[in-house]
Amino acid sequence: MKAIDIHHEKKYNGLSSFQMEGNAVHILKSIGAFVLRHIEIPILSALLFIKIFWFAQEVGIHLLTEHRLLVNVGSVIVLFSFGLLFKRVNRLLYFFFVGLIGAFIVYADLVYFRYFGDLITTPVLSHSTQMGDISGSITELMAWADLKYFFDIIIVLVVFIILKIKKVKQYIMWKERLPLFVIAIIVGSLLVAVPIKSWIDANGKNLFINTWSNVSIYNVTGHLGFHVFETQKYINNNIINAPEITEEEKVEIKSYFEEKFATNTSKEEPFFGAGEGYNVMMIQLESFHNYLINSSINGKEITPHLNDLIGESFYFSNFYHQVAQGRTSDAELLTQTSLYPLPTGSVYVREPMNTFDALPGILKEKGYATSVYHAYEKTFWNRSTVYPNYGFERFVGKGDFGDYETAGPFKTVGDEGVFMQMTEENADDQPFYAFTVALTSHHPFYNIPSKYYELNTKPFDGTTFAHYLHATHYVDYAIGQLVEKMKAEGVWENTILMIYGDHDSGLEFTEKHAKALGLPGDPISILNRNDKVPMIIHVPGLEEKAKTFENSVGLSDVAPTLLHLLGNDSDYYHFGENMLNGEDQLVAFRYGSYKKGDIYYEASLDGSYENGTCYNVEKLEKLPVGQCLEDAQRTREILNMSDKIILHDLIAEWRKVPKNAQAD
Ligand code: GP9
Ligand code: MN
Repeated sequence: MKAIDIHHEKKYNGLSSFQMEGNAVHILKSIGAFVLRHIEIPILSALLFIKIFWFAQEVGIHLLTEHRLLVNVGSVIVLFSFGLLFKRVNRLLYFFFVGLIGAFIVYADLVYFRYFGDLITTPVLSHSTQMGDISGSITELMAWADLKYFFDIIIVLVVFIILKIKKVKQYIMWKERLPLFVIAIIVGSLLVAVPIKSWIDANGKNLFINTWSNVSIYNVTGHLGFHVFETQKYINNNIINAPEITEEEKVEIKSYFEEKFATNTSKEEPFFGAGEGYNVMMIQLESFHNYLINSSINGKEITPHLNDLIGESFYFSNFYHQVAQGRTSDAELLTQTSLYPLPTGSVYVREPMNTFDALPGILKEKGYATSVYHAYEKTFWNRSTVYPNYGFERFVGKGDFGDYETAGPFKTVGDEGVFMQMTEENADDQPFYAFTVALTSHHPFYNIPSKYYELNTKPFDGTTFAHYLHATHYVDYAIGQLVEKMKAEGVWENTILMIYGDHDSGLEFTEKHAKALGLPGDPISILNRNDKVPMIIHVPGLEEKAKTFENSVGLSDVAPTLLHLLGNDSDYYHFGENMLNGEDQLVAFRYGSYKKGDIYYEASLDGSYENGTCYNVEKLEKLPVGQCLEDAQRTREILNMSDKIILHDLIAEWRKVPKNAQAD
């Protein structure tokens, strides 16, 4: 080869072809040596990515979409690029720790997902031994095959030890490492940042401020990004901006409850123990306004079955929702724990592992089988974590339902199917407490099978309001079916049935809408009506005593009322009151507004009491704001106490639940 080349020597830029070939070989060799010097970086990064992929595959998340692929690859590159700041052998140690942490995160998520169907988060980890049933069965959730998640890390450690023992010293000049690091970090960061930025441009930042589901965040940020996001949020909320509380404040809040317990007259009030020993079915209807009840459109009742039920039940015509940003989850919190939602975010996401005096836990202790039904993703609003902590033994969610008709915007089993399955399953397990978070009448109120479109919705045809009427009319039909099913299953005679709405629909309701439904259309009535949801309690045997209660009450009063009916005589850290005593309660709304009797106080956006507006909603007049100030202040005090209880997990302290100890 060499000899031939000498004879046919040509000159290019002063270099002979022989010299050029020599250079090419040299360059190739250098590239080869360069690649070898850094070979563990692509290999180990790829292995971490593969683990992320395995996780997604097992839990049923499609990882190979453009967005998810880019952010996950990008974050792995960023993580490993820091290794380039270390010299040859020591960086293996960095990769060992990074690989270990990465594998641990992915594997902890996997084990947690196998049980709870969700990603693990810092609040959950910080209560690691308080995960209810999982701690007993954690080994059952692990398999020998899972060792594949740690295989490479062990090899890295072994290689590192060998190199150290052999005292192999192989330096890579910083001139080589630094540019490589800069390139890797820029490429990795762009792969993460660009897709996230374009997602935010299209969808807004609300998901990150008011997080409603861990998996939704994961889908946008990638696996490692999710943990970075949620850890920094946790540190920010709980360490950097940690809420403060003094011992005096704790004593003050505790004495509020001690006085409440001491002056509790529930036992002497009507219907105490009227439902003792009965099963309980509690149905939370989605976006269900009270204005639908007993209203007609073009001569046809919107909720004929609920109206019939009211004829033999207790019905509360001044019952208000009190939810904030946590929407459905706030409604659940209010009714299950009788605490108020936080001003931002959802308690379900922010403090899912707190100790609560929650209805399912209380009833479980009294021997009830406890279950909850919701036909959507179990992870939504962090329910799969919160429900076991509340004391629900069974969570029937999306994927757990039989072959029932699909209805509603989530394209999942309609309320009718949910009610059927819940009644059938619970009839075999009495006494039971079964809670349903119904879903079909959720915004934008689509996908109701056309056979249920029975109303003439003129002049609103085609509008979202018309869809809302059809959807709620379907839900009413489903309630009719539920009552029939309860009778058929033999539980109608021994089950308390509570039905209420979780919050408003978010739809505009003007004079035009009011007129069409035969309701007063003045601004004060409309304002007062917007936060009203229905509340119906059917107690077997009390049909003759059916009554419409007009006292002002709200979601926070649900648990105390149910416990009153069941003849409970224990004290719980609940803010609400028994609604059946007929007294007007101070219904506190999250942002400082309140309702009490005929008075409705609308807090001002600037937070000053004086700038709020005081109304008498019966007389349809504005009152001097001074008449509302005392209760406005009381409202703030109550909300502040509730916030402190939640943010400092005070019930755990009062109930002496050891930190990091088994909840049940
Ligand atoms: C989904 C559902 C959402 O699980 O609860 O309801 P929302 O909070 O949007 O009213
Ligand atoms: Mn809702």
